[in-house]
Amino acid sequence: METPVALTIAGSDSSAGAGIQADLKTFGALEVYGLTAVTCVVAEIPGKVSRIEPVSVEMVRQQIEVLAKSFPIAAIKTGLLCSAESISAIAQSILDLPRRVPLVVDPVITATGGDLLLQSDAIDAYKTNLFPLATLITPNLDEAGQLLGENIQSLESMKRAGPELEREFKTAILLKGGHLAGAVAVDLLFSGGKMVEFSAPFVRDVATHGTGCTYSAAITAGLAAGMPLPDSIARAKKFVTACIADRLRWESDGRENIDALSHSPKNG
Ligand code: PXL
Repeated sequence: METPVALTIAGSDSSAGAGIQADLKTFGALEVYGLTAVTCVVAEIPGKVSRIEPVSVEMVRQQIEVLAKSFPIAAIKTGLLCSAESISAIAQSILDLPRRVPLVVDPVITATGGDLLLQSDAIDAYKTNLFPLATLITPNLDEAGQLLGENIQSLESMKRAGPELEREFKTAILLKGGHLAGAVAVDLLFSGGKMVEFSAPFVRDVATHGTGCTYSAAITAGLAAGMPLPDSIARAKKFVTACIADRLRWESDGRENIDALSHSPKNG
């Protein structure tokens, strides 16, 4: 079989655990060839964003355009898109592609450490322009709360919010419950009016920087290879859990220890 091709439209994370770097490593581990359209450059380490600089909208558009002319792109994911203007331009670029392919939208709003990554007027651009093109949207609880304007902090409220999100945005929703306290990390897929649960043991107090990016990239890799959505999610959940279990750590005398996900886990 030819190697499937996937495109990530996302920001660059200098510490390489999240963003396009995480996406590319994930695509590679899952035997998909990854292409990139960079939307912004973030100077950061896990837990601390120090500067975000956007790439011009014209440049983002052109990256997508040249790639689409040459490569057989089989699936696309979006990550950090930075501004309302870039979200709208990216939606237009996706509409202009020669054919429709699965689109996974990870609506990145804040970094795992809590730093705000997206300008606040960008949420409307997501709703109006990008969500209508999505095959799957993958909000965590904070993002789902911001999209719905309500607080989602329990499994019960996830089960209420999921169908609301599916109805409002008319597409499949993977609501990620990883931020809930509990022994298992539960994610719920709402698709076609049904709910499917994905669970994995919750690994406490470890590196989580980049887990969202890695998860949505792994789902996209499955879709690029032609896997059905639920199978892509099940495999992606196992992959992320293995990335966390196999995390890396650099100990340091003078500074804080630094942790990172492994993107080439032993049991991935
Ligand atoms: O994890 C969210 C995220 C996405 N994209 C980029 C990031 C981060 C988090 O820091 O830097 C580029």
